[in-house]
Amino acid sequence: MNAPTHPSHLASAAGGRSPLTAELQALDSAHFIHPFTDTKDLATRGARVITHAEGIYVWDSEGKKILDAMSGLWCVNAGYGRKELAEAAYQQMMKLPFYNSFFQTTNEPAVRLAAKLAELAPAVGGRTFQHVFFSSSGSESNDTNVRMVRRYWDLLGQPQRKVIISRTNAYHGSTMAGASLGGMSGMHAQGDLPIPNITHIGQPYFYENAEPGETPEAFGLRAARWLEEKILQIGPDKVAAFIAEPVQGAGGVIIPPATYWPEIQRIVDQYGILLITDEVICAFGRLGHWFAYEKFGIRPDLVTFAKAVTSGYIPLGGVMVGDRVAKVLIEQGGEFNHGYTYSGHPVACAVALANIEVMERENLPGRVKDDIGPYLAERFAELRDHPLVGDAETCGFVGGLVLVRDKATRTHFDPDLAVGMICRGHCFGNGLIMRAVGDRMIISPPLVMTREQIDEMMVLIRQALDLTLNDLRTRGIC
Ligand code: PXG
Repeated sequence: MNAPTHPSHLASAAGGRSPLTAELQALDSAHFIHPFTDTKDLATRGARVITHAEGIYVWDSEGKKILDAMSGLWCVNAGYGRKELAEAAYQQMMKLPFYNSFFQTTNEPAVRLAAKLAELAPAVGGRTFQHVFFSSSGSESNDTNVRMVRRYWDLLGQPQRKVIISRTNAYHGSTMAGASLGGMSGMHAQGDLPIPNITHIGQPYFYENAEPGETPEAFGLRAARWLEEKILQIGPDKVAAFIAEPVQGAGGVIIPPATYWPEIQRIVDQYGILLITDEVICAFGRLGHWFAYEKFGIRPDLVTFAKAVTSGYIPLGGVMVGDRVAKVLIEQGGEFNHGYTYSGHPVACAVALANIEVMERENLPGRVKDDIGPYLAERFAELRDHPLVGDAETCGFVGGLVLVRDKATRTHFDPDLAVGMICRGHCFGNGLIMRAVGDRMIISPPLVMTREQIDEMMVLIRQALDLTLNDLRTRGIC
């Protein structure tokens, strides 16, 4: 590694930034390739350095306080600054910082967490989740799903069932399998993806994809039936599973119409294929339940989780393995040749247990369901009166709004104008972190937010929208 450039030298070239900011930005651009980032472009502007956080706020190295309406990256559900989680990590590191769970060994936090998750995952239609496979991320967990699903069908003597159906604009991670399951065309374009035997159907995005005059209910059924059409096209005996996020997150908070999930359940049942709900974002209170499948009344066979299982304090992910798969895998399976060094990591599992304890004590899923979730829905819907907002809706504690040129005709802006990025810039400038996905602006705030803090966030969102409108008018765009 090169020696750090002298801070005082950087301060002179830093354009008013503090010496610490300038030093870190210079080292950052010299050595750190960021995920999903144009590294050359970032070097010209310098990364924002986040230094500390408390509750729902983060601070940058210039001392700016920012309301984090994205919970880090959809994960800090219990909020920042939780001493119990730090304490759990410290105690576990002193006792047993690491041991693997290969070679017929186990450790107490992993065992207790697996049991706790089995207790939290509700039975639907008589099916329960008694087993957990641990990983360290959502991407790894979805790789596990691909391996497990194929193993399941092999064990049942149907090795030809290989195809996993997913959806366009889905996000399932960034490993080879995760990115293949995901439906992001930009990701597929790099690295010869998807890998074989993964295919996609359309997403249930009513605002964008409904026919003129079509009701949400009719659209929900039509979008679900794209799955049936795909199964019939491939041949039902070749289809292994369908994977989907209950509410699409990184795709822009796409909330399906109420008719969508029940129809999907009918279809997977009819053709006997496995259902995987990827709840990396939607679980752990985000939609008002420990697991989102409960909200939609569906019966997945496998459930992917990560992120908020530890509120993002330490990496941990996994797959909840339902009875149908567990029975075959365990009773008929012998050795499953799959696992990670950090499967069941004792420190990560201890932090998860402490996090779940906080969430239970403060009833965070219940707060979302009965208190702050409905309040956010009410306040967020008010944004529909803004001239730029085509639609605005929430589900639990995620929300999305779409910026449009003409509300009446649902006309979008030219994507080259990057209107979402303009709005995101105004959010940052104003002390608010909100994500832009194309021209959809999305939020996923910590579940500890108070009603007053929701009001504070709504003022910041409206200001950012006004500033964006002002910019567009000044440039003669609308
Ligand atoms: N599934 C879902 C539904 C996710 O949202 C993953 C899998 C992958 O998890 P890991 O832990 O491997 O990152 C995710 C992750 C964004 C964004 O821009 C969203 C995610 C990751 C990075 C960026 O909104 N979600």
